[in-house]
Amino acid sequence: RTNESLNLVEVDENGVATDFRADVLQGLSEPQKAIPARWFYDDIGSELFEDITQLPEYYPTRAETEILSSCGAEFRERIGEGRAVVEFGSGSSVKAPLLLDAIAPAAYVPLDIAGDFLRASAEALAAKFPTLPVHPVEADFMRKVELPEAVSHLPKLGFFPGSTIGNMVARTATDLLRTMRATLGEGSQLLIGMDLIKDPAVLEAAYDDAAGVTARFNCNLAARINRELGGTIPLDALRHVARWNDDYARIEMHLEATRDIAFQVAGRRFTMREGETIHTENSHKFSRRSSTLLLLAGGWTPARRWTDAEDRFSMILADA
Ligand code: AVI
Repeated sequence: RTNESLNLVEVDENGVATDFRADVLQGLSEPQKAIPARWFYDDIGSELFEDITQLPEYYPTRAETEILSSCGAEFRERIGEGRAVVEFGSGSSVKAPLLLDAIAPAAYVPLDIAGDFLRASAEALAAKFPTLPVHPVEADFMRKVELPEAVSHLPKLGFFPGSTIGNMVARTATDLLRTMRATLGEGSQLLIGMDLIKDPAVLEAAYDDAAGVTARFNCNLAARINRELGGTIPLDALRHVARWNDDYARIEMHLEATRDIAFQVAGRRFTMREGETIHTENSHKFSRRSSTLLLLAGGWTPARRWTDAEDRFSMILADA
């Protein structure tokens, strides 16, 4: 899946996303070089991410699926009847069927920025649930979204699985939670996946797997810069680093220069000293308290939480 649809992202005369160029040029000019993680997801990056979710070390997808498959009866009990489920960043809607099976909602509204992909997966889902009204909406969920008229009278359940919230710094995460509340309205509920703090060795392995898939995912960002922005980054001089930052309770991914290098991107020259890094991703992990605090700051009151049998991952139900 692509997280950035060229339908919504501004492109220049060469079809290059101008946001991508601006983010890369600015990010490479900072003292700590950094590029927003959303640029990982071109076609190659999206496929590599799918591969990551299957890795033995990458537990979040399996742990969350376990919760969704085993807690259906409790979801039904806790989630008000007759709601419209609004999924933020639905992608291929792989987890939604588990929730839809459990709570039999009145409608399903998948929101995603990648329009073609969204419509294809909405069709597949409608075929699987023939009596469920499905109303796909092509939109950037970081902004308030006008939901279809057909669901305006229904109470809403926001669904935001995957711990994607963990890829945002606190300020962005809080803004998003508030925006979701504005999109969903009074009386809504939110079911959100949040990954838990655990042994740093387990976390670092999940983001630096033995087969090197996450390394390829990270390095693809530099390759993408070379492909799309006329970059000359020597890819053999960058190595994947995933490290636990205990102060911020997050896994950070970086691309580290293994020697002094100089390169060009979009006609501008950059240098990196040996050991210098480009910070490419944060993946925040939560405790019970920190997840509560973040949700409260975002305007949501946690009502119930579920974890997998090994306490690796949580799903939290919160009230607006
Ligand atoms: C999409 N997101 C929740 C993933 C994560 O775990 O932070 C992205 C990822 N990066 C490396 N592996 C997976």
